[in-house]
Amino acid sequence: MERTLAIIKPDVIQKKKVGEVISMIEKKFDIIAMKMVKISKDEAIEFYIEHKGKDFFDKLIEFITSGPIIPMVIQGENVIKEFRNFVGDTDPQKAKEGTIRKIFGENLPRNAIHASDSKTSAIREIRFFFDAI
Ligand code: FUP
Repeated sequence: MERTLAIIKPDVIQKKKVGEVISMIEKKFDIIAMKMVKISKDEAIEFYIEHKGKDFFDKLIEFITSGPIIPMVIQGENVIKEFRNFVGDTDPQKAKEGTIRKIFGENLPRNAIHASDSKTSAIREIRFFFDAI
């Protein structure tokens, strides 16, 4: 069994599409933890530290702190890879039909959802948002 971290981003919440996104997720995956939080600029910088210095970093931090977000833990066999495929390409305009980023994303960084990209990231990212899991 594997676990991954998903985050429904502020754009989805602003558009009142949270229910639709969660409904799509739970049809295929098991959600085992979830909450709504607003993170500070410093927390956002820590979460996205690997991107610090890149040209899109400041816009990414501004976006992810622009409103509440919904982190959730999803569990299943091979879930890190399967969930990445399910959310689609980072750029919503390149994402395949039927993926969350294609349906609900607009552009970069407003791409609807986050999904951990490896076991190491998943462990770090789950710990970032959830204490006792
Ligand atoms: P992903 O793993 O698909 O979330 O993509 P990355 O880790 O490469 O990027 C993290 C976030 O940075 C993306 F969700 C959106 C933002 N980003 C941009 O705004 N511009 C880019 O060119 C790349 C990423």
